[in-house]
Amino acid sequence: MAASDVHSGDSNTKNALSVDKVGVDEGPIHLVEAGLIDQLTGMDWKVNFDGHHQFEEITAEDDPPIGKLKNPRFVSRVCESVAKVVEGHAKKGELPVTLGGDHSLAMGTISGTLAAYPDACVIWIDAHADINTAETTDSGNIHGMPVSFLMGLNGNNNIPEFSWVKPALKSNRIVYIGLRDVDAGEKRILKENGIRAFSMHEVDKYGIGKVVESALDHVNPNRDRPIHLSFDVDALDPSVAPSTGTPVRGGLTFREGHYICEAIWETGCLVALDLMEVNPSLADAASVQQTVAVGCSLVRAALGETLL
Ligand code: 4U7
Ligand code: MN
Ligand code: MN
Ligand code: MN
Repeated sequence: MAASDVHSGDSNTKNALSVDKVGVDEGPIHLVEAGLIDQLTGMDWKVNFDGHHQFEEITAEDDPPIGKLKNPRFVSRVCESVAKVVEGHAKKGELPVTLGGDHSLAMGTISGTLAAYPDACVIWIDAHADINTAETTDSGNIHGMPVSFLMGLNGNNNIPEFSWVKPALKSNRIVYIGLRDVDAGEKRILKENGIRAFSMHEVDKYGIGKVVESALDHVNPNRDRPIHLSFDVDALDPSVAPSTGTPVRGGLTFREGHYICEAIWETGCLVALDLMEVNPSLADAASVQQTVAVGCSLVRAALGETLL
């Protein structure tokens, strides 16, 4: 396990979520305060915590929507800087762990991973597909769009603010698990691009063991490609992880979520991890504590914690 160091950073995209749901930027602080770093150190990781990234605030007046996109300049700049940090750590052989914050950050983390490992694949665990385009989004919330930017589905140069995002993610290098709230436009995009997704229906039908195996067979048939795991806590059932911005009932159990992390660790291919969408402002203290504890334990499972 000591072969590579873990680099852990947390990032805050304060304005990235819709204004009625601020607070997702507090999630990372809670995970760290709950002792995540000591827990990883206790598992023999050498943790290089480079702190809570603070970004210059761009006020709403200075960041009017571009088309439907909310807070586009702020989100873009945060993601661009996160991309550079992740790339730098990955190129040193460290394993970047990014705690969010909202899931728009994955535009940054995955850009960073693909810059360091061009043949990497992405396993995206979520209730949502996060693949709306600037055209299809209803909410204008960029956390519902990172995959479309990574795949170049917006003709990213058409939105100059996002032209730094390279369309480096191929449709056969991403796979989803846990989906159950996919917008009509997103369903069309998934079909048109032949993107493989295992919804909760497949989890119920085949069981999580088979689903993870099939997902890996699709993006990583020889188990030789680097894996970026992007885990949105809302993939879990709200009874397991209640403090999140867009909870959807009918989600993964505690064990199913952990099994995914354990199985990906077992491949030996994990090179980067995101744990996103813990939002302590959206629930009572007990729910926050529960969600934060689950978040920490998912990270430990993905980094090699075993049950025996
Ligand atoms: B998350 C949504 F409309 N699809 O685009 C949208 F349902 O990172 C939700 O997965 C996006 O939490 C959820 O706003 C983004 C909505
Ligand atoms: Mn998400
Ligand atoms: Mn989600
Ligand atoms: Mn969200």
